[in-house]
Amino acid sequence: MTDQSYAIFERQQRDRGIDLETVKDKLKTLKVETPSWGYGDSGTRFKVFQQDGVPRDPFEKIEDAAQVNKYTGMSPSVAIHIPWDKVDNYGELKQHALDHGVDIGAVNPNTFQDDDYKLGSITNSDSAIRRKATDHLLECVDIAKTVGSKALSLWFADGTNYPGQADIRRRKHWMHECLSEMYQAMDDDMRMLIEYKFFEPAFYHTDLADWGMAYNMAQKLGERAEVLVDTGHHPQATNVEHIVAYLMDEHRLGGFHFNSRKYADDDLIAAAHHPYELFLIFYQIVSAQTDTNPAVRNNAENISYMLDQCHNLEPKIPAMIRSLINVQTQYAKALLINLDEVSEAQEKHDVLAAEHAVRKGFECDVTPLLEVVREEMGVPADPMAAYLKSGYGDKILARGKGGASW
Ligand code: AFD
Ligand code: MN
Ligand code: MN
Repeated sequence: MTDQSYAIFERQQRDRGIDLETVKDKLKTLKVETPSWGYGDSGTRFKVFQQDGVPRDPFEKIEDAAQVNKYTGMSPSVAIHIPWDKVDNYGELKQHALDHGVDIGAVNPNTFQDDDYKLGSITNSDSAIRRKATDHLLECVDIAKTVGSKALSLWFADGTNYPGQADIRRRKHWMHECLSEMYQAMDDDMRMLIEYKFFEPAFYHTDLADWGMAYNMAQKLGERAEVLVDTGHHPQATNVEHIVAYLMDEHRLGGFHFNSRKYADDDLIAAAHHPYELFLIFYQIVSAQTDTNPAVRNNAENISYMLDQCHNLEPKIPAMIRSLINVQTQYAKALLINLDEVSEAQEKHDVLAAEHAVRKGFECDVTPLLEVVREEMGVPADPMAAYLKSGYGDKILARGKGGASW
């Protein structure tokens, strides 16, 4: 980057009425958590291809996640998944994270891989199985307390494959019962992020299939329960940004799992397939940050951003770096929308001008801006190149194959 290209960019944005200092400040505060499981081996139901150098335990996953933060300055926390990241001493895991410049983020329970959960976990008609699943949720609350995490992130595979297989209404009540118990166990400053997904592994009905069901559950539980939007968990053609706007207006948007999907829950690199969708999600967030209602503004400022990705073919650390750069890029573009221009066009009912005012942000080349922001943050202007040059990727090859997998 030359000083000249930033100078040109700055002039262009000033002419468009954009306050670049505010844009830069906002970009510097964008933090996106990475998932521990995204560093382990993963695959499809057909095959998991093992990669050389994959972390062998939760400590190594944190070391790899720390590399991503080191080069981007954007991912200072790592989500953990229990029991995948089960360790004897969580205090030690926390200290290990801090020693590497990161912290432990959301704690994710796992109620989908035990044989007992074949027909459901917290919605199973067998009360002993519901008890077991609830105890696991409570264990995760305890782990969160031990590591100082403020977020419990919940996703349930619970559902059925055939009509009549189970009583959908009773399952709804059981879920509420179990989650209430968990909610009561949480500290006052903890949030419960409730994730929904329309299908898979259940193919007929899923107990929390969409944002409306997750929202209703959150409403019933209390204000520290919020909805988590995983961008890959909707039927084709769903308007995800509409869901985002709606939830912020209800002050219930807890967080995101960013990833890309083309067909189902593909968990690919964020914004690799639909960058414009991610841009429009950020447009809604940036717009809600200026809402006249302080509660809406507060929600828009306190969203927990996370990646939920599995890198089956590509090397994992650079894939995370790429994802974060993509997220940062779309946020930057959304910050370059002149919201006054959009409002004026809306007032005049000028459909074309309104759409154009939004799209103009997307069409800006934000490369000079991001390079300056990174320099000011004290990270490399080109995080990917710097990581690839660092030799870390070669160094970890000594771990060999057969590392942790989900
Ligand atoms: C599964 C789900 C969901 C969840 C993740 C971690 O599809 O995205 O966030 O597991 O529990 O991939
Ligand atoms: Mn997810
Ligand atoms: Mn998913």
